[in-house]
Amino acid sequence: MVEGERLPGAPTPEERVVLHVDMDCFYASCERKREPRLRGEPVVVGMGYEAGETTGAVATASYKARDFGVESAQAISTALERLPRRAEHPEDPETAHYRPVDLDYYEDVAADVKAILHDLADTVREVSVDEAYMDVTDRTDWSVAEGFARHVKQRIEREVGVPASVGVAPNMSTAKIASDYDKPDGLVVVPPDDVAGFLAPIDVADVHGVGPVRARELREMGIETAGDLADADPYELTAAFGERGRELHERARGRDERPVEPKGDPKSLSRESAFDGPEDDHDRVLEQALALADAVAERATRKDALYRTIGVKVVTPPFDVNTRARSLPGPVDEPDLVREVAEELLAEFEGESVRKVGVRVSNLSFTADEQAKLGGFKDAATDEGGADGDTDVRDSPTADRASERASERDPEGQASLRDF
Ligand code: DCP
Ligand code: MG
Repeated sequence: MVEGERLPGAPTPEERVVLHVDMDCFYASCERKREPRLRGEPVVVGMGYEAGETTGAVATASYKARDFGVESAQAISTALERLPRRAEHPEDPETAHYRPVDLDYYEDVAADVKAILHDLADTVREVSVDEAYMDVTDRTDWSVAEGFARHVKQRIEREVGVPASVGVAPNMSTAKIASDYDKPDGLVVVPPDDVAGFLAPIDVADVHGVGPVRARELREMGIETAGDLADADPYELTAAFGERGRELHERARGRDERPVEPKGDPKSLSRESAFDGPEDDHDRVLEQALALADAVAERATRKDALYRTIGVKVVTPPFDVNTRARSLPGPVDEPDLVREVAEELLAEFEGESVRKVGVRVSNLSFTADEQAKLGGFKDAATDEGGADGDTDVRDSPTADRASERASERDPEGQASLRDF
């Protein structure tokens, strides 16, 4: 973060209050809701499974069933070896109730849960049938965040009758680890000052974005925990894993400035690409930016999107992200204008070494009717310092404040030629 760039009173991104809600053994909990006699009993839900059969795979198992080694993606035949069917051994407690997947029912239950989440937060990102992020910065405060999260859990339990685990943290990736930390029925709050300490002992495989393969590679480098990853040399990680390596480093340090953004129409469209090394030739930077401008404009046209803001992102060594944006008086679909504005905004960076360049159009609207005439553009346009790629001009009040930030460290390393 470049000191002094933030407007007075604007919250730092670390002050956000982000909740991650993940339902406990969700399909099994739904079966228990429908059939209360299953409460407290081991339950296994099978995909491709029919009553009395041995085919299919375990979609989920209740926590009691997990104690016997039954787990997601296991063959039902294996699960049956570990926990026979209750129906066949009615007196044996070391057995489970097996049920086939009923996705329609689970989706109905999930819709009731999501309705509560939307009631409790202005910004909800639904990730899967049983998982969502909420940004409740505007509704609460760190001093009462735990009470708020408890309220979320209690409303779900009381009104829908299924248990959830909730993690609270200043960003999405830490909140996700927190919700998983004390499952089932978990409530883990990680205030801003505790993030580093909370993450340090976490297994590196549990860092957001680390899959089994990468976890193995990291362990071979002697990196076992998120703390090890946070202490690793970012240049070494970049050498080993490209931009992704630096992104993981940031995550392990508890830095993740992705805004909680609802799925659906994007708030912006962008493209960026990294150079092999620091690029000093402005003409090459410009050439790349113009190609990105064309790609972004083409994507907007394809999506019938009009944009009211055109911006660039310039990453200069080591990891300083500079964004500049210009607002137009009305929404347009003008590929040449995207090129023109990108070139003008980039002029400021002539003579600088550039690692990465990106172009973004934002303030999108999706009706073709309201396209403004271009006449007044030059007069009305003002340079504005945008934010990092992911928190540029958006609808939520939090993001609007974030967009006032002019320059900062790259919040997440991205693979070249993907969205920023
Ligand atoms: N699911 C599935 N196949 C998998 C993993 C999950 O069909 N391999 C389904 C069943 C789960 C639901 O998705 O109930 C949600 O996935 P989760 O990973 O959140 O698992 P659970 O909610 O079952 O358990 P947990 O308490 O660990 O969240
Ligand atoms: Mg779950």
